[in-house]
Amino acid sequence: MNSRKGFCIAILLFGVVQVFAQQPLKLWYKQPAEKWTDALPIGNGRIGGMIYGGVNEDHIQYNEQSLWTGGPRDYNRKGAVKYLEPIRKLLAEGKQAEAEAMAQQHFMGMKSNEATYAVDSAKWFNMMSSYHLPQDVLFHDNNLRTINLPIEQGWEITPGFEGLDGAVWFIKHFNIPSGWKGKNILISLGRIRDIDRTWLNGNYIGTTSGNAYRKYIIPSDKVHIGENRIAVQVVNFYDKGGLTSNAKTLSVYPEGEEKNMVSLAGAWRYQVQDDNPPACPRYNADYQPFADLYLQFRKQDVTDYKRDMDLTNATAHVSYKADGVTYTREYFSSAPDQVMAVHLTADKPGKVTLKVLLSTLHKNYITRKIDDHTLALSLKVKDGVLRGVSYLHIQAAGGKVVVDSKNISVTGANEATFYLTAATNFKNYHDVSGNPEAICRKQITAIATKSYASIKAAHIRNYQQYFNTFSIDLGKGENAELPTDERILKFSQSPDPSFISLYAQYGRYLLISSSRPGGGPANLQGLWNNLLTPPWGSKFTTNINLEMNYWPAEGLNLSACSQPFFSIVDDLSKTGHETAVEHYGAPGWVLHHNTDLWRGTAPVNASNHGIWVSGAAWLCHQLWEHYLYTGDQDFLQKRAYPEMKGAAEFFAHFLVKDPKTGYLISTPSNSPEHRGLVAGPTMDHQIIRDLFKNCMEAAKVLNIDKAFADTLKLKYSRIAPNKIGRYGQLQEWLEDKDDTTDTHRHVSHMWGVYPGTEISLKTPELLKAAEQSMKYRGDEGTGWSIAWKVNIWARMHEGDHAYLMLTKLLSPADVTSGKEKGGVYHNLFDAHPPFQIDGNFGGAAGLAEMLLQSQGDVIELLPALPTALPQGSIKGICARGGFVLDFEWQNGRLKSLQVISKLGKTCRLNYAGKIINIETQKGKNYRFNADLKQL
Ligand code: FUC
Repeated sequence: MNSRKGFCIAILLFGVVQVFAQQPLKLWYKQPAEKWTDALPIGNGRIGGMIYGGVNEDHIQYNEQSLWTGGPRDYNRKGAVKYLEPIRKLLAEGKQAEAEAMAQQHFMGMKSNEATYAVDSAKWFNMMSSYHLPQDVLFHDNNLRTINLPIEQGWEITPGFEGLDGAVWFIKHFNIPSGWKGKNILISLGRIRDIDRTWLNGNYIGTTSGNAYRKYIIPSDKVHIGENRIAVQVVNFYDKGGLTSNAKTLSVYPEGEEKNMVSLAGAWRYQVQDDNPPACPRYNADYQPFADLYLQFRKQDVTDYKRDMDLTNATAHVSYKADGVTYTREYFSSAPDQVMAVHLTADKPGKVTLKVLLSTLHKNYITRKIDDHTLALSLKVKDGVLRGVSYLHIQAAGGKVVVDSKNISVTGANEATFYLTAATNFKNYHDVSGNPEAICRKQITAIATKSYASIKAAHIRNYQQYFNTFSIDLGKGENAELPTDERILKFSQSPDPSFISLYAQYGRYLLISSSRPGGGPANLQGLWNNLLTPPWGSKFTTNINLEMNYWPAEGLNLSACSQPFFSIVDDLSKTGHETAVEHYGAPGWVLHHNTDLWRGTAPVNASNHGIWVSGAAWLCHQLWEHYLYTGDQDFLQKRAYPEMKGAAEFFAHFLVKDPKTGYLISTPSNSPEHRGLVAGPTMDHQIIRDLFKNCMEAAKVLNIDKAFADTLKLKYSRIAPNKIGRYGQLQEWLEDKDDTTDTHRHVSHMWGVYPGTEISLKTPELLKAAEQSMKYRGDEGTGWSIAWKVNIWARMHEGDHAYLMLTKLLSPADVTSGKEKGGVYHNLFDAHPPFQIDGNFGGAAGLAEMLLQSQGDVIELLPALPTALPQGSIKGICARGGFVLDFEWQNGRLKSLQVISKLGKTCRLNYAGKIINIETQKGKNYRFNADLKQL
């Protein structure tokens, strides 16, 4: 979209572009990034960069949203439906283990290349096994490279081993003391991923596969007193590879005399034998890193180093002084021009000299010269059909530019600007006929005639149409001016309210940067991923995570950023129909707990948590929410309602009568990732009721489908209700079997409190039970779990408890004892750990939930204001019904309020128990004093 058009659309979307006085909204540091989670993210919804800002070498690791492994394929298991009733029956008989076993064998979706893998891998493995050399004592290993073993996180963290699967030899010489003469020796190698074949002094001593600890006993006559040589061939099929236990487990000792162990940890020699095994069958595809841009400078001693990210205009900076020259770098990722820009200046002429290279972790890549100003990188992902192309184009003022097939060198320029594009052949989940080369060429040609100033101005204009719709000021503490990493450390020691507002605005920044109209939705890491095998595939997990990513969108005035979420729902409603048919013999559509670029909707991973049926219904909750906030009737009629109806049709068919209670229940399913496959988890029933209710209301609004709505009404009243259990808790399951000491991270049965609405102050008994459950579950958790708890406590009007959770979300993730915990990394990315972006979004939404709620029939002002935030002002927060509110509070009390009515509906306001109604007119503003008296 060109910038002018974007600007006009923004005016249509938001009524008027409001520019609020901005307080400094910066993340900043006095040093370059060391780790990826220190680096600063930029993104235009499609191209994302992580900026390290090193002095001698800058590194920008970048992503393109559509680069994933895999390809279009059928994710459904034909004939799975035959097992639905037998699984249900086993569950009804209380045979959970049998039900899970049957489901695992017959009901899970299809993995990639499941049909061919057994034969291909057996062939490949035979070839590996027949290879004889490194185990031979005559093999010369002293020229081989060395690696330190073991590597608990897997060999992938070693440079050169990223994403490596296949066969690798590890060899080590070690000494056995003379005192061990005549003794059998035990060699302990710990856990090895996935198979080892081990030799000692040229003699084969054994092989083990799977998760077992490797301990081999060697008869004394096979051991040399003095030098011995161990050779281990490790075969790894997927993900983590190598010797993955801790250093203590890698040792040798006389049998029964562990205390006399000689450590084998440390340097080993290695040789990669074959890094091309057949692709391992996978349920889902992985989001991939794209490539890396390195800027290499002459070594200099520098002072006054600073690195920052300015949220007000989505530009990052590095600056420093060296030899009397001030150097600056500016970075952004532009949506209107679809390029990432890096602009280098010096305050004296001719001082910009550097060499720039492109490289990537993908093994299969080349770089080449396109023209005198452009270098290109092309890559292909290992296990999949996608190709990527990137162009790097330079424009320099003064000096000399040389482009060869690997680098761009700039010598003695006054300034230099690099523009980077990236594209793949992905068009949509069933079409990979795109031409990335042509896309890159077109984009670079388009910017080649523009000035840096105009490209930057267009970027800022485009970004601010989203960002400037909202502002928040919570006051300032004494740490406000500190670098961000220091602020994180001090946050628990003294109040730093502007850090909370920065965090909320950062959530908005991240959403704008990773989810733009026309693009794909934010995944588990938003847009940013540097690993070939990222945690959980950096995909879309739908039993909390994808939904949480979009929690702040409506309330924090970024409704347009939900468009990519709506497009994935469009896709999933189609693929999910196939799953409904193949697995359930049902109409409509269904989504289980994960999906990816190819929009698989079948159950994945293990039957104890992968068979969870409520994904589609939860997504539909957010379609309805969009309608409630925007009143967009066209969206409701053409897009949301047909999808909501499809999801409801599925459940109208799927719900069955529980033989014990007579209620309609959801079976088989699970309470996300908690205690296995069951009949009738509470969360499902809450979500299904919500779906049915919203469908009925939508049908009424649209004046259609009366008969269908009547069917839903009937079923609605028969669904198993929320129940209070023997500890006064809200039951997580149909049976009263909650464990009060269980602190599991998922708080799924709280769905009815947030994001659902059926448990509220209007249902005091259930609310009390929910509160009891929350207390049992405790205040700890992974990043997203803590963020969810912020929202839940806010909905319960427990502002101080919600605030406590927010402070946990803002606690340091990676400074204590080297072990990461839920909190924030230096770049304020949320730590699950590891990094997962949902907590950032859930946290931002949680703050909004403390200040304004509109889920009932009234807009509540400051419903859960914590004592720690006695004063503040907020502008541009949105309420259901099409209202935008600005208000201020002081000493914990409302001070003033303005409401803008976008739809002209009746506005019902509640502040501290006082309720007023106003009939509004579309486009008009209404002002109130502290007592809700209209001014
Ligand atoms: C769900 C959670 C995990 C993690 C994963 C991506 O499965 O239970 O904690 O967030 O998604």
